[in-house]
Amino acid sequence: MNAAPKPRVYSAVQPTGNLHLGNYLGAIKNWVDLQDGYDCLYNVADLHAITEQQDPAALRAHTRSVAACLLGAGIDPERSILFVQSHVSGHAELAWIFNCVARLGWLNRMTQFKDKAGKHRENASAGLYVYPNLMAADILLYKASHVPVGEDQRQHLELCRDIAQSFNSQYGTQTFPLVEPLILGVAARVMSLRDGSRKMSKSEPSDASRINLTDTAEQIQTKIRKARTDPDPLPGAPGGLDARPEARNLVGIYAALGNKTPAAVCAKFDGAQFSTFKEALADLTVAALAPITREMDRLLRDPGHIDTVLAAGAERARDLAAPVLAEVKHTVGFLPG
Ligand code: AQP
Repeated sequence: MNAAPKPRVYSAVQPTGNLHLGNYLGAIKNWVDLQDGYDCLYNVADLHAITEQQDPAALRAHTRSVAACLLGAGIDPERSILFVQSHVSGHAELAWIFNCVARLGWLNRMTQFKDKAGKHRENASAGLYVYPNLMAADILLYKASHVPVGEDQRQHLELCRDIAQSFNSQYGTQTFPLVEPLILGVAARVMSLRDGSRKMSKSEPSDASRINLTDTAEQIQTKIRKARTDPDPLPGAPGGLDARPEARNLVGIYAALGNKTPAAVCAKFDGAQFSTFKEALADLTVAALAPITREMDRLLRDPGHIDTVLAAGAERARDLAAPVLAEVKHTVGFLPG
């Protein structure tokens, strides 16, 4: 008897810089675990990256290094499909169709566009504005049923559901599933080491604000030692972290890396000074990231191998995408090519 097909997961990371601890704890660590129960597609989202200007040489280098990082963290290219977004033209084709389904009013509500475009809205690329339509196309091109997203991507996933529903009802079909979010892990959102109200981010100018997965043990120790905190000792329970965003962030990182709850971390360090806690946190971080960094360095010494893995992943992705794209094109009334 054939086993039931596993639910399909899709997720992506942009090659806009070096991956950091937020990407790891908020996304990649979970992606590795999901490989056991799901049929997974993971993508280096270079089409998304160019919604903001990228240096071409840096984009190429980051695309390979993000792929190496995913492999180093434990994405298994045999079990999962790992590929580069621009290698599968169906993403851009379906995104165009969705540009014609999504309503301006829906896009106008997207807070990430407002955050990223800031005061220079008139100068933002049209690509940045329709970014959520491309994200919907990424997911629905494979009829994925689940998307592991950080809290910050929840609104885009809602839009994906709106697009799927609108397409289905406009054409009277059941072409697309309604995608469910998978929000996993205790540190769903890792904040900047310099400002507990901002998320840790690749594009934040201060390198001290984040721990890159390429950082050495010494760099990690220095960044954690210098991380902003407050003068009070650690509380015995997470309630004592209220209104202490930087302290809460560090406890959350320790909890996520150590597979503990914040309550267990507070109980362990009850009354400790931050100097003691930061030392323990730095040791834990170095121990967790060193194997990934080592493997990533090894892989990057052979870029040809990375390219071969990505080419094989793209071929498998194209095979899955082709019938969905053909079905969509037929549904909207395009002649077969
Ligand atoms: N600080 C974070 N905490 C938890 N999860 C995070 N993610 C990103 N930052 C954090 C999650 O990582 C996945 C891939 O993110 P992305 O690279 O596609 O885009 P992003 O969210 O825009 O990440 P950055 O680092 O902030 O990049 P830039 O600076 O280029 O915008 C996503 O699942 C995301 O939620």
